[in-house]
Amino acid sequence: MSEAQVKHLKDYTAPTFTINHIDLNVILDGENTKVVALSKVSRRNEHQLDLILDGEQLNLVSVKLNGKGCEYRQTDSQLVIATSESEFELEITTALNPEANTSLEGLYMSDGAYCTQCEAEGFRRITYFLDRPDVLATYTVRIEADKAEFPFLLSNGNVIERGEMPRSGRHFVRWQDPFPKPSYLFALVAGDFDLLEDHFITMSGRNVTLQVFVDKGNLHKADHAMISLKKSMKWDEERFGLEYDLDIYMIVAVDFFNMGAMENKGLNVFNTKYVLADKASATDEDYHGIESVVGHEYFHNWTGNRVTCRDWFQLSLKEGLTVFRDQEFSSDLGSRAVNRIHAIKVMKNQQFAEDSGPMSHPIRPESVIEMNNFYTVTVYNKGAEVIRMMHTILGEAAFQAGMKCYFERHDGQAVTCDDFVNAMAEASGKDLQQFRRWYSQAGTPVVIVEDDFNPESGQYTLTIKQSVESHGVKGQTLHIPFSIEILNAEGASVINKVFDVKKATQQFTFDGFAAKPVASLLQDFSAPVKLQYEFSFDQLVHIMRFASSEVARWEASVQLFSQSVWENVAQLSAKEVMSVDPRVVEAFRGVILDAGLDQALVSEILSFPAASALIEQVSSVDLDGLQMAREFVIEEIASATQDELLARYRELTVIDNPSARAFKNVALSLLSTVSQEYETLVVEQFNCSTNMTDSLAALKAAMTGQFDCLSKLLADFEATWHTTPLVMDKWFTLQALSNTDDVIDSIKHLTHHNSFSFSNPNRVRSLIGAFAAGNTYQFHRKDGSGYAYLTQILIKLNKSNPQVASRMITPLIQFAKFDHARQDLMKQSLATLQNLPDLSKDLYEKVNKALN
Ligand code: B3K
Ligand code: ZN
Repeated sequence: MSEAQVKHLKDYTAPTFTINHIDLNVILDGENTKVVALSKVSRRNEHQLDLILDGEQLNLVSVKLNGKGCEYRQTDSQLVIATSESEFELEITTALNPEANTSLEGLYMSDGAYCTQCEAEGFRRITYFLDRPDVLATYTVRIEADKAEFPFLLSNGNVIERGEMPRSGRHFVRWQDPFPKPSYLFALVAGDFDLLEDHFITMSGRNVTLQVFVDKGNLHKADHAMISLKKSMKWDEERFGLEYDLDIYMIVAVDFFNMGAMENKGLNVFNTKYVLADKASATDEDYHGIESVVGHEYFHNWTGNRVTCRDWFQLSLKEGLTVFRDQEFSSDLGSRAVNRIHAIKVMKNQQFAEDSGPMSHPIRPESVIEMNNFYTVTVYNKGAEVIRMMHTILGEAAFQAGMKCYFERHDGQAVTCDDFVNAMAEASGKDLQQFRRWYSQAGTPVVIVEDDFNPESGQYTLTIKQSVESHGVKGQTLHIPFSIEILNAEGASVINKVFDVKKATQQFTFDGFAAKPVASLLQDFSAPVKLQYEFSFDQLVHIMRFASSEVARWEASVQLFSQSVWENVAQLSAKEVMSVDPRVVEAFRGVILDAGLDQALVSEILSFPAASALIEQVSSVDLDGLQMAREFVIEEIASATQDELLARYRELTVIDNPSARAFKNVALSLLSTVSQEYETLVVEQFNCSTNMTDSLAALKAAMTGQFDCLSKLLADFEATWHTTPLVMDKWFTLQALSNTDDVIDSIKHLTHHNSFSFSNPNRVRSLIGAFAAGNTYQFHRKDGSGYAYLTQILIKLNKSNPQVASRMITPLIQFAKFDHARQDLMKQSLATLQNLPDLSKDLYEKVNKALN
């Protein structure tokens, strides 16, 4: 492995050959699987250059050019064909063993079904090809397999032929996808499933067949995915004017999957986690996740599939835009404020951490070793924030005009982020020159605000300063849409507007105040920046009571809580007693009692920031102090408001809706921190629960309160659910998050549980991923045992599934805020990985960035 493997955006060149059509014949036969690929190749560059095809881990059987043998050579990752022809047919036969493919990239097996994952560069594990997104081909695919074992043979597009080979017990299906597509959107599935079928009439009156394939016995868990799909189709027509384009749309749920889902044209492959749901086994959060991921993959049909990326550096072109679209979908269908809060949390808790760590990169990265490492919160979520800022600057009407222009210009093409911004700028007439810097600059901009009130003139002035830096390099001044609401002393909203901040320092002056007003700044997180302004308690309480934006009220509550925690951390280090300002308690009591507030919003306000979120607010952290102070502040608030919490709990417990459940369960969780006397409430909820949200909340509360009932409840839960993998994942996660000194031993023990398997990413993530990313105190144990355990697991996964390993290493490379002793231990673990003889590209890239 060496730096020679780095690919740079600046080195992009158009392909010298292209493939307009490919005909695949896939003969599925276990370890003797064969793929015959017949491609129509044309030269695009007159110079005599060899045709270089990508291919990895393939067994080449034969190559024919226009039906005859030809001259070729093979390397680890390429097949080079010497030819002077301009137009020719290439027939390549490869042999594969999907049963041995544990990386879950290319063609592999999930619970006895064949399936594929080609994005980003998995197609090259199926056949030699120009495996890059700017080569668009039409596909015909013949799939052949044993009929009894694999009754369903699926690929992209429409079925054009079916046939049987009665003597061998095999059958075949031939598919045709009329839309030219890059190879990363190819998909194939073969297996035996339960099928839920429905249809959707599009806005132009076409009848589209909708199919959801699930493992046998799970048909009753497919309805929510189907409903979500129909809602997505309708919403995209209504909000974006976009209609579906094939006669069939298929979703297949598989349990072995490296990520959430994949938008293959007409044939989405989904992680079971984002399809299967019923009240008994899925939480309200799961239901929401399914709706949002089904929407996301569906929306890709236009933003990603019809218009795709020129090269992988442009990934945010489709991902940032599609996340923005799925966020809008969820917000139009549900609570806009709560959805916005969730998006802000991802940014502040995860993206800010990535952007200040060794993997910091612009939403359009400039250099990459392993593309799969760049499906990040930066490309996706910061990418969506960049689209959202354009939406804020342009407004809905001009933004939609920009989208229309984008599709008119680029339908059927592979394009760049610049092409997208050009369409937005031209359709709206807005100058987005400076705005484009958001695509090329990494790092979270810091915005420092100072204010001044002149009682004589009644003038209130805000001074806004911005700066940005990444990997020690200062960036250029950005165009920041900065939303401000000014509340007067009585709480009335005087100004509520988005201001364009374009200079390093900018001042805004407002007239006519009798007393100093309160400014609610960066409302709704109008730009992905870190805001620095010294809010007083009174100002925060004022915003919590009077801001028009519910998101701003939530933000103020987070700030109020955080300030209280940091003050206590300081108290501890000064060896003074901890205390919570009564105004803080009263502010939260006010929230609990405010019947006018949306219950889902209240539950967000009372779900105080996790330790990992608090760490993001400071440049270095005393973890032990943080743990004590955070627990202290929560217990103080909970104990002072326990009567109100209990009253609301009782009142809400009879209401059957997600918002009421969320409020009720956060109340239960807070009560469990107060005293042992709430154990009966927890047990009662667990025993009477009719849904997974309440059962799981009771279990969590039992764990938070360290109640004696915990082991019995865990055992009861296991007895009920041991044959349902997705529910067992919740059981694993819960135990992985236990803040007890023996948690690592208990995790080790759980890896031998019948329901656990190292080859299934859902299981690994639910236990070990959850521990590393979510159990902040135990993962960062002073003795280094958390780091050592993760490292041991990563060494194992480095071989079997490098993509999953590379995702899970994140908390180990984000070490900068921790004390020297912890940093040293983390670096030692990374050095162990660095020295592995067979380190995958995936881990190599991250480990090296972290250590250099
Ligand atoms: N496009 C896929 C992600 C592919 C990840 C490849 N490692 C899912 C999505 O964003 O919709
Ligand atoms: Zn996506």
